[in-house]
Amino acid sequence: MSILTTPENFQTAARTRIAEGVRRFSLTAAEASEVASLADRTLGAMSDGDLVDHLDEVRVASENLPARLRSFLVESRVTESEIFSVTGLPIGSDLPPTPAGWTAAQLTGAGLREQMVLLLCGSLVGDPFTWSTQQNGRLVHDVCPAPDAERSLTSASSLATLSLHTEDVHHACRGDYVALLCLRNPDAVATSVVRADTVVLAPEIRRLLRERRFEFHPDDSHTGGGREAGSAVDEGPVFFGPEERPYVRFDADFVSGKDDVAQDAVHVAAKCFQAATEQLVLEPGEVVFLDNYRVVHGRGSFVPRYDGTDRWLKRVNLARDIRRTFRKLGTRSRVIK
Ligand SMILES: O=C(O)CCC(=O)C(=O)O
Ligand SMILES: [Fe+2]
Repeated sequence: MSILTTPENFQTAARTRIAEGVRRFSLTAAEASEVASLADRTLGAMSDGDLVDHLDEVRVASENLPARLRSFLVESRVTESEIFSVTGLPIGSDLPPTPAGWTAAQLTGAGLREQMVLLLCGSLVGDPFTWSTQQNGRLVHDVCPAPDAERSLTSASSLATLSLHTEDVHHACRGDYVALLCLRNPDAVATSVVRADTVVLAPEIRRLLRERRFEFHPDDSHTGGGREAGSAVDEGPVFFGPEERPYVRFDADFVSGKDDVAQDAVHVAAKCFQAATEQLVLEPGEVVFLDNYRVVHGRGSFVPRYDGTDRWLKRVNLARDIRRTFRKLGTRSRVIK
């Protein structure tokens, strides 16, 4: 992964940011083939049915990942590392062409082994879960450009920028992490990231953003873009928790202030988040974990190819403790309705 600063911040040596903000781990070739055969064994041992019904088996199997990798992931989790990445994960040489959007991916079931690699690694960081309203309730999402969504406010976009956001900002049970495994990225399209600690805000704006004066709306990946359905489902502060290393909940498109002053603060915050943007270029075989309470993310625009070689990521949401979700929603389901 390379991390570059935005042009206006270019002077602030990217190197120090890498050292502070991103924990990185590279697998050896021998470890990568151990991961590949564990993924194949785990898939082979699964009876038919939905992946979401086999997550306990996947978690148990993840104990057989290479020891160095397990230590890295567990340590990243316990230290609340904001961004951490593993490179050198196995991507099959027989990987099919990039589907033209997630609906096509769902039809072909493309990238099953890679999906299992993501779940095995992810299970050591959190409990995988999904949403009935997103990508047909599938556990692992495909992030690839779709012809009908080029300018949408969803991860299937390409020609339009995907603005900075907390994943699933509207919901109290949103993930603690979003994990993205890169299968292809031929044009080195970057994922944008902003670490909460690096956002520079005037003290009065920061104080305001800590008040419960904000509404959080479901984004278009949940509603299909229906504005009616996009009414606020939750309210609260943008910054919360410890003063040092605070938690954050923001989305430039789907957070609004409950009054004019709060709305102005949203606009100011959007600019300040933008100014603190760093770029992460994922490479094939790399998984990045973004702490969804400590980092907001997005993506710049790019020209889609639609020739089977497009950028393609697999994505999963992870909760640090899925039982909190079960308790809150009153049902023991990994598919949130
Ligand atoms: O494509 C990317 O790099 C990130 C897209 C995104 O926001 C996501 O998949 O959650
Ligand atoms: Fe996202």
